[in-house]
Amino acid sequence: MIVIGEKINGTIPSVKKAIEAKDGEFIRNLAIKQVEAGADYIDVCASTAPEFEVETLKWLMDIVQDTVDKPVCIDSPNARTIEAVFKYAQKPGIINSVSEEGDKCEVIYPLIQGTQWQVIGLTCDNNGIPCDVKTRVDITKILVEKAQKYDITPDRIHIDPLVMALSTDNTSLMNFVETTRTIKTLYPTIKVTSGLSNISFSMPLRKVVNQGFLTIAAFVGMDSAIMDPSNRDMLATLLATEALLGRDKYCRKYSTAYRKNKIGPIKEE
Ligand code: THG
Repeated sequence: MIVIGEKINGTIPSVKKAIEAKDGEFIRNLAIKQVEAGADYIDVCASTAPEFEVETLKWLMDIVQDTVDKPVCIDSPNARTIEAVFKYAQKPGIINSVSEEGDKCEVIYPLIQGTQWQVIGLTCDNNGIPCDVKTRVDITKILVEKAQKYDITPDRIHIDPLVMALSTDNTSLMNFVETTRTIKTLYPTIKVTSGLSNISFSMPLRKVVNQGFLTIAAFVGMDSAIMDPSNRDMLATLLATEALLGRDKYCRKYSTAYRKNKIGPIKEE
């Protein structure tokens, strides 16, 4: 599983406070903790008022890039914000995200043409998030076909089927499963991604539901997850799932994580 660490996000109250206080040390620690736990990319999302978004994202990107070696995943609902901060990235990472809303593809795709950058494509359009599999697949096809015009191949695209809350739509997970299988049949090299927490919205014991989702999503071929690898329970579920799926020879990664005190009950030094 490709792990996109989600903790540097201005929607989290402690991060919002750190952004307002310009507390670089707090952000630096989040970057280090996530990379130590196995993050492959560090998502950076400012979530400030639009007039400060570019400045804040640049600040976050600079801190992450000065602290860890992993590339950033630039997270903004505004394609023009992404366009403005793109030049501050020190190595190719992931753009989060394009969709069929407005002219997002037309702004983002030229930026990453001829580069190693990857992009997350959300399956939504000007009508919002579809409830059915077919519209999600149709939007995926448009995102892929538009990308082709800029020589962006499917292996550089992570499709995010935008899972709904299970509490309002009990077919949410099964829709995700069917969407994933269908688009992987159409485009064998495409990647599928998801945040793990939307599914459990308004349910008690959300983490239990999120962990179950991670396991099933991994089983059906999800390639990347936007998650908190420094959460011991979530990391334990991820590593146990990878071992169960035969992707961890002799369960070495799982055992090492336990031995290094990254999962399971905390062992005092
Ligand atoms: N898809 C894509 N991008 C996304 C999302 C997605 N970006 C934003 C979001 N969803 C993923 N990021 C977060 C970040 C923080 C939390 C949830 C999703 C969050 N954090 C709490 C905290 O850290 O305090 C609680 C964490 C916890 O319960 O462990 O809720 O879906 N493409």
